[in-house]
Amino acid sequence: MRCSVCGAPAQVEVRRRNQAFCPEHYRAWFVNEVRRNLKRHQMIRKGDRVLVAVSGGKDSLVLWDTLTGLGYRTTGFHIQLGIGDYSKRALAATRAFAEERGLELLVVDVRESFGLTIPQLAQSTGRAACSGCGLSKRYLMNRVAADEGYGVVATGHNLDDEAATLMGNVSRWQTDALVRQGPLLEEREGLARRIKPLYTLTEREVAAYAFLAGIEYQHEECPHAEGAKSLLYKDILNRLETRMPGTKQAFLVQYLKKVQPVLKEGLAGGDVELRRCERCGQVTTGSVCAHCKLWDRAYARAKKRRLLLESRGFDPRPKVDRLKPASEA
Ligand code: Q46
Ligand code: ZN
Ligand code: ZN
Repeated sequence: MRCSVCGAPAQVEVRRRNQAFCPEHYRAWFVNEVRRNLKRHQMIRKGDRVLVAVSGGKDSLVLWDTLTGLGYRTTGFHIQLGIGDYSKRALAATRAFAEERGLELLVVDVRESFGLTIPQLAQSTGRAACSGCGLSKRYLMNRVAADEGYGVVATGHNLDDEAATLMGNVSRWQTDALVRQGPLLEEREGLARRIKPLYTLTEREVAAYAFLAGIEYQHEECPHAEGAKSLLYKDILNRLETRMPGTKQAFLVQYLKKVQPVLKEGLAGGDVELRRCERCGQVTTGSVCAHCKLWDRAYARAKKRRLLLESRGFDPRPKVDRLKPASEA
């Protein structure tokens, strides 16, 4: 196999595009895909400061690497979930990446801020870890972006993630989620714009970039991911992809292009009114947001189990640790 650009021996094959690349041209191809996605949806606009959500895994670190490489002003944002050694290693990988490149990193530790780790939150509410975790991550991303003055939050969702989410939403016809899904969620009052610049690149392609760019990331999966439905959908999509290269991209991109606009129009008028949560001030549809409700419930149970002092009330303000690059410290 030869590189489609220079004819040198190829190291990465992109079957769905019928192309193969040498290391140098693969990286150039990858960055160009990201650049095209950013441009196509005008994801980052003049003067924007970008908060990049970084877990320490390959997707988010590759995203941070490509965005800084393209010259955007970025700050990393890492959430310590308190999931044992997995979380500690995630922070170590994230910090090492930031320090090596002299990038600013914000860290919020869920337990330091709110008193319970994500596993303790799950125990105290009786809900699966991922549901409270997802809710807390969304809350913190919005909250920290607003408090710290970032207009854009970028996440490392790749094509596999997005196609799996679409399959999950379609299998139950979750129309609310279907109209919201996409690489760009425009800012709304109090909520930063949310972007997914890697949405057309597969997990395998992201991993190949990480390897060739020498990015050291956390390889292990969160222990709670095991058995997640998204993994089943990814497996099904991978089997289709092997037989029919390009299926994943067609499934997602054609949905966004052809079906979502029709769906949005059909559901127009069904927009719910947004208001401010009485507890935390974030945008919500009810009087108290889902995040505050969840943590209030967790507090009641955690106090009974003596995980928290009786006198402690839930305070929705996160404590942000700022790790400045060495040059500015
Ligand atoms: S970190 Fe959190 Fe994921 Fe772990 S607990 Fe579930 S949602 S699986 S991306
Ligand atoms: Zn080449
Ligand atoms: Zn709230």
